[in-house]
Amino acid sequence: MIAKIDKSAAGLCFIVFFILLSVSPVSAEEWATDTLRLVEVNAYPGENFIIPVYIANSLVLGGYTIRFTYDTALVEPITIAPDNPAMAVVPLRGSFSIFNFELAEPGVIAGVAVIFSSGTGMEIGSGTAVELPFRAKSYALEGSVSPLTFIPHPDSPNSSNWFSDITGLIAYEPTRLGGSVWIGCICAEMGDADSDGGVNPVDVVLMTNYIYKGFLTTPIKQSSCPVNNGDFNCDGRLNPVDLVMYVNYVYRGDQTGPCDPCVE
Ligand SMILES: [Ca+2]
Ligand SMILES: [Ca+2]
Repeated sequence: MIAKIDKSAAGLCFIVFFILLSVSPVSAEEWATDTLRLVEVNAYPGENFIIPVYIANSLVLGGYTIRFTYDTALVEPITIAPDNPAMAVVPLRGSFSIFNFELAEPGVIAGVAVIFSSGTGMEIGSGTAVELPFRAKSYALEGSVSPLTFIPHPDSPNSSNWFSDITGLIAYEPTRLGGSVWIGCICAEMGDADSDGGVNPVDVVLMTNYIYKGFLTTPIKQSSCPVNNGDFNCDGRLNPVDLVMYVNYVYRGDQTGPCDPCVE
């Protein structure tokens, strides 16, 4: 029964929001600073993880819709209960009358946030709008990647992945950037702090500046890897210990080499 109520509510949301979005579309160029973004995340087989949805908005939003795909062979959303497809999520940004994310069909997540009589919408700004709970399938092969791709609704392309302002009269298309889920531990060569494909004096300089001056280029941290590229000993910290190991490795022929972050 609960599932039916949720489904009908979601259907109503979709219809209402479609009407709102049909009123006055604005070109994407005009609102180029507005962004809807999924990110790269890393999860081990069988692990629960979060897919954050990031929104940057230049108007106070009265609503938005989201629709994206994932690889069903690799990951799956975690539901409240087997008979309820709605996902247990709350808005991290904004206050809405209706806020619903659900498994629209296998491999497709659909979300809608709308204000009617209650809710104040989403203030101008940027940050994570919602976090979606997922699980990496236990048999997913390490090294595989599930793309996270925004897609239009098949019946109404302008009703998915759109924003509307607080009046509902202005609807516009944000810049959309997809993401991916990396299964397992996937790291570039450790010590390659600038991720250019080699460990050399440039990395030593970058690390020296970062550790002792603090405000220069930050060593690369790949989302598919549990530690920073520059964390030479994989202890989770970037500090002078790493720098000593760098110098010994690059200049003094110490063949101990960097750690393997994928070995626990
Ligand atoms: Ca390098
Ligand atoms: Ca370290």
